[in-house]
Amino acid sequence: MAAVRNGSGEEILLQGFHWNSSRNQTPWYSVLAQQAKTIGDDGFTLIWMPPPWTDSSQWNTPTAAGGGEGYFWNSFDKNGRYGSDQQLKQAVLALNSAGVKVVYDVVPNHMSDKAVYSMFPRGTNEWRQDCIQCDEGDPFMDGAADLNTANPTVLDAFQKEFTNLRDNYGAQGLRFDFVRGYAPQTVDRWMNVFGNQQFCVGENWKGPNEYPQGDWRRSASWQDALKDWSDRSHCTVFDFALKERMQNGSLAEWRHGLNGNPDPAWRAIAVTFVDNHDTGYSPGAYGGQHHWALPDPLVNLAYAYILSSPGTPTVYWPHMYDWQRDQLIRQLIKLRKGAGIRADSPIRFNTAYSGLVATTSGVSGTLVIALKSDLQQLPQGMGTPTLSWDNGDIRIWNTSVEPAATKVNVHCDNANPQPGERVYAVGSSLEFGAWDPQHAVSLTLNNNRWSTTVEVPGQQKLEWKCIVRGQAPTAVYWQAGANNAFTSGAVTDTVGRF
Ligand code: 7SA
Ligand code: CA
Repeated sequence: MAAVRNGSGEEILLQGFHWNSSRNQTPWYSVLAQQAKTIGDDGFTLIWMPPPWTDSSQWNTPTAAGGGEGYFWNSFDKNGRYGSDQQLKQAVLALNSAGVKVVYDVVPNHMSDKAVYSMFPRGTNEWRQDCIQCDEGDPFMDGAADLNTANPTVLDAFQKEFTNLRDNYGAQGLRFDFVRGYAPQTVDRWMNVFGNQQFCVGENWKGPNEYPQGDWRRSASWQDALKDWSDRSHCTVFDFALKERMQNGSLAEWRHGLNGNPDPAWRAIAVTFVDNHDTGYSPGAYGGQHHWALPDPLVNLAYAYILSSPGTPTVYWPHMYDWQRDQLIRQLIKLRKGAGIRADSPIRFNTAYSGLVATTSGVSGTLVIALKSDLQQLPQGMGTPTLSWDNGDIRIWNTSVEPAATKVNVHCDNANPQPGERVYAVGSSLEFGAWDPQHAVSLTLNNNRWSTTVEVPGQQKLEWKCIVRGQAPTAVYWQAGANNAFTSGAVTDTVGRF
């Protein structure tokens, strides 16, 4: 088995429902069957289906109401609010023949405790409240509906149902709901039987401040907690680290998502998303749940980023098929596939520019992304963007495949910057600011030498110069004489001298 169960590593996921899909006029499974060919043509390889188990729950608060969405299910019966068992099978057939694999949302943490003649009798250690340690994780709400997934009867009941979903309902992956509620090792056990070539993703939506005192994750990053869960389950995780940066950080800070981690083993486990049925809006009653919705002006930028960067990207149904972002998203998917971007593809960020500027290296091409950036002066040969959207707020260049990136140490000797001035390197490639002094790479003084390290594609003939400049755009003092030149990958250091 690969380190993580991320399918082919080049999957593109569609969330195949929203919060009000179970209340849709036409049964949702028929909508999916009718839409299947479009979904395949649009380039999706996986569709995340809603929980397939019947749910007759009903709840309301002063501002919202719901129930029946599958997250408070009665039994494994497939005749629910999304349509009948038969309609589900027809939808799966249509999706598979359109080249789209099916991933089911499954909810082993809890089930309706109101279900008459429930599958699990009370008082037999099959429910959380049957005993003190009868749960491997957090409770959902007050825990009255939590199951004890460590109990062999419960463990086996889910194992059989997952096998049933694989053998009779076309499941080629599972989305594990509320994984904070049970052990990651249990997920790994279920997946070992379900199939190690299958896709699995865990919804581990739990911020550092939700861990108890003394738990290391309380003072760790969202990324660390997500990676820890993935290491124990060998499943991918929704990239809530990126979601948190998109919600609370600047564009430049989107590089701190799990999918932008310098380690490919961390990028490979990320399932990126912009919004889902909990966080985002949904067509219909109350506008859905919108617990943590991305502000509208950022949505196109977010899709441009996740579809041209590492991780496994997820598109939220309404964005594609209700709210007309499909034109942009379709083009982004085409660019991603054309460049052969994989979940673990390398990405390098250029923080000398405003907004977000990044280069993602695919197996058959390279995507350069500029989001709300002041990148104007381009390197030689990097012409007009392949895709430009929202008046240039989104620009993507599609260039040829690159040799693996290497690092080079850059030094500028005999520099004596005046107070308020700093030393930079400016040169021919994007990483060196494309000869634009205002976007040169800045050096730092350590043990009496001005240096920095730059990541550049290998086997490139690069030219550059040392400059000293202050904040004012004009005051630039250039190193005299010929350009410094080196072939990347052939040397570890390159030195310029004033
Ligand atoms: O606030 C948003 C964020 O703001 C940011 O600024 C914060 C973030 O940390 C912060 O930085 O995120 C916080 O809030 C999230 C949303 O609540 C939390 C997150 O951990 C927290 O950090 O996310 C949690 O809640 C999500 C809905 C879960 C996450 O896994 C979980 O971590 N999502 C999944 C889980 C479920 C449940 O299966 C689904 O919930 C989601 O769709 C799925 O994606 O008789 C039993 C019983 C009693 O136990 C109850 O006391 C009683 O009230 C029954 C009754 N329960 C009902 C619920 O009250 C009612 O709300 C239940 C039967 O029905 C409803 O529950 C719905 C739930 O509302 C809905 O979201 C549930 C079952 O139908 O289905 C959905
Ligand atoms: Ca639990």
